[in-house]
Amino acid sequence: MALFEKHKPTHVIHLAAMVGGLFRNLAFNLDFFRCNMKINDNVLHACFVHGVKKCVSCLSTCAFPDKITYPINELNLHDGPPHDSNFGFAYAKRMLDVMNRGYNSQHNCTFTSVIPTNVFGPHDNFNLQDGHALPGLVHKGYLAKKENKPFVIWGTGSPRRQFIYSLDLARVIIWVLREYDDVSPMIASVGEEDEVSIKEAAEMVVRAHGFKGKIVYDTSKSDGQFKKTASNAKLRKYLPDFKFTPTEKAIQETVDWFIKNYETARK
Ligand code: GFB
Repeated sequence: MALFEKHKPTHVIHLAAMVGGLFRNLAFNLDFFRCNMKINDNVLHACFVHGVKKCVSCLSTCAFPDKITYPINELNLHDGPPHDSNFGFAYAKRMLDVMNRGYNSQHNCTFTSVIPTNVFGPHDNFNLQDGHALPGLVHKGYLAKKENKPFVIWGTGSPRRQFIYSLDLARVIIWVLREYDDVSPMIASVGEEDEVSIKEAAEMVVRAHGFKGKIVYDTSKSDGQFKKTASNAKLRKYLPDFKFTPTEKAIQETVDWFIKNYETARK
C-alpha cells in the first residue's frame, strides 16, 4: 500500500511472487500457497483502492491441470487438479484469475493475466537447489567446465518444456499492458514445435559453454511433471508476426551473461 501511495501508478505489472524450481516446490508447497495468496491479495487490492487502470499479473503454465488434452489452452485453467509437485504454487496462481474476474464483475476493473511457460534469461536465480532447470544447468555447466568434473543433469532428461526467453516475455507483457483489454488470461509461449526435452536443453547449455567432459543423469532425482504443452494460438491471433528468440540463441546469451556476471549473479 505504501508503495502505491508514494508512486500512484496507473498501470501495474504484477510479478511479485515466491517462486522456485521443481525441488523448492516439492519441499514448500504450503509456503508457496500462503505466501503467494497474501502477495496477490495485497497487490490486487492495492490496485483497486488506488484506481489502477490496468494490472497485468503473471501466472505459470504449471497452474494448468495435470491430466488434460494437449495442447493446453487458456480455457483449461480450472479444469482439474494441477500436478502434485507444485499444487501450492499452482492453486495460488489460479486464484489470481479468480480475483481478476471478481474485481471486474464487482468493480469493473481491468485486471488481467499472462500465463508464461518456463522463463529463463539473464538476471535469473542460478541457485543450484532452489532455481529452475535452465539456470541450474547453466550454473552446473559453468562449474563442471571450471572444475573439470562431470555435468550432472537431474532426473531422466525426458520431461518436455517450452522455454521462453525473459526478454521475449517482457515484450509480450508490455503489449498486453498497452493493447489487451480483456480480463481472461493470455498464454505466453513459444510454439508447440519449439518444445524441447530437458536433455535437449541441457545439450544446448553444454554447447554454449563449450563443455567437452562427461554428462551424467542422476535418476534418483524427480522428473516432475512430464509436460505441460501449451498453445500460443490466442497470442498468435493478436500478434501473428511476433518473433521469439530461438531457444539455442537465448541459452547462449544467458550463458554468456552468467559467465560475464558470475561474481554478482544470483546463485
Ligand atoms: O524448471 P524446473 O525446476 O521446474 O524443471 P518445472 C524441472 C525438470 O528439470 C525436472 C529437470 O524434470 C528435473 O528433473 N532438471 C534437470 C533440473 N536438472 C535440473 C536442475 O539442475 N535443476 C532443476 N530445477 N531441475 C516448475 C514448477 O516446474 O516450473 C514451478 O515447479 C514453476 O511451480 C516453474 O511454475 C515454471 O518446469 O518442473
